[in-house]
Amino acid sequence: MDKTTRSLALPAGPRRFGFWLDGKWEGGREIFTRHSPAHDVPVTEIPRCTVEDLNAAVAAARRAFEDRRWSGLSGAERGGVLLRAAEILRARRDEIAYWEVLENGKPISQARAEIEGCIACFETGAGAARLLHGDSFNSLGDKLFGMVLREPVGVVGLITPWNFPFLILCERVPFILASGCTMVVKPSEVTSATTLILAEILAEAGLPAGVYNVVTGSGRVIGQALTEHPDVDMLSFTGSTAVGRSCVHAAADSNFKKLGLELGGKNPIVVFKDADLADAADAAAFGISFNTGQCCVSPSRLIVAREVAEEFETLLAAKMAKIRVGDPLDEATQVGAITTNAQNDTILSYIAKGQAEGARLVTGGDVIDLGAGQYIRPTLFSGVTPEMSIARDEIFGPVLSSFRFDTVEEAIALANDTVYGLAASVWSKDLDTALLATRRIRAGRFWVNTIMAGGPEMPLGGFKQSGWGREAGVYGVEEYTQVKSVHIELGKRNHWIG
Ligand code: TXE
Repeated sequence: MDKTTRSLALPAGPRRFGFWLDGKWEGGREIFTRHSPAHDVPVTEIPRCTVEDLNAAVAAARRAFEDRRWSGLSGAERGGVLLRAAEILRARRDEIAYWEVLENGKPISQARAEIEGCIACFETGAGAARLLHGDSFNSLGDKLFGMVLREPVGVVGLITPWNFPFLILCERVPFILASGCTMVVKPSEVTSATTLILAEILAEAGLPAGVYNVVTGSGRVIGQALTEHPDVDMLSFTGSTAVGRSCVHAAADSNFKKLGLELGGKNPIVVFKDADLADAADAAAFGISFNTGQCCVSPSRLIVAREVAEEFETLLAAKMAKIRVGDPLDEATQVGAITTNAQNDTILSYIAKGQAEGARLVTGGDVIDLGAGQYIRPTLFSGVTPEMSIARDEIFGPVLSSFRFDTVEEAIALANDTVYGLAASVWSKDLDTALLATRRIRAGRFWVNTIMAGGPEMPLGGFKQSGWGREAGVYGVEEYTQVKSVHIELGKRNHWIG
């Protein structure tokens, strides 16, 4: 590990936030303090909102929706606000990245790159706001004309997780706004700061009051109340499969709100014998270590052709051993701290289970003591079999399980042997093999000879138990609309009653 000097200082004290209701900061609530998971010092103070605060936020979003202060604007006007927000984000990039690091533990260089991605989301959303359109049916005969209108679904509840607090937010907010909806956001209780900073940015960009509201607090209380709220028309939830399931129950038991769910993954990376092994090894090492593997699209199952498996694992282990794990405020760090104590315990318990179940630890598996914070070295297990828990469960950490295959059919079957279907990556220089695997492996995001590439033009979402619906791009905007079929009769009616 590199021992380079930290280039950014810790804050002198914790930054105090209010919550954002109807275009204004609100305070005066009980506060909870977030400690940096990398440094164990207090960094932010966040209000613990009440269910009454949530109800007030939903009411504000409802008023803002019903009086059409946002949905009644043209796409060009909505797009203009989103473009101004992109500009302000660009100006405040380093500040947002800094608070993201302090609450999440991810490396500063990565956080800055994520904010660049967020700017791109706002720019894409701005274009999509102008291009959103319905359809027409000029095929119903001379007496009838059909139009399909796209209308915003209404008030959206947005619940986001702690692994990419700002990126996941920005993969949704501009597209929700492009559709004309209004919203209430509930960020993860451990990473609320940047969601609150966005409120200020959107207001400065000209977003009318009440369109974007943020309530902070626990998932169990505020999150649950949002999922159950009878006046929320749609809920977008990103988080665990268990809470995703409870959102489905809550929607059914309240008002059948529309749901978008992005849940867990146990994503395969399939390496065929004709792959560029050095490239694939670099991609696998990056994929499982990026964001400390706390990433829903991380490739956590390596499925590698038996003929090249030894060679590949050797290349991969060498790459993983070279990854710079360390203080996320250090510019040179590639992998930072684990975000929560609970997640740290979960990851370590799976590393112990992998060893107990008979998998071979090739590299990593240990913690790194930097005096403060929680760090786990990128870990590779070989000889993993499908019934082991490290083969089946989403670990959400830098732990990669390696399987071997003999035939293409076996590789596809192994890749699909999971309840999840979020993402997949396949490596082969043979077009037939690569395309066959792409067609047969069930996953919402797919990479061929690359990994975790893309941009906000492309839809995000999962197959199977990884969720419902798609976010980002034009698909993402459409997700927040509903279609209305309009039938227009032309000329004189043929009377039913003579
Ligand atoms: O997630 P939770 P946790 C997976 C990953 C991780 C596991 C647990 O495997 O180990 O989930 O993480 C809010 N009603 N992912 O416990 O609890 C909560 O406040 C409504 C994958 O942190 O699902 C937060 O805002 N909301 C995932 C959000 O849900 C509730 C990213 C996510 O927290 C709630 C995160 C409730 N009853 C975890 N309880 C991905 N797909 O990227 C909690 N929340």
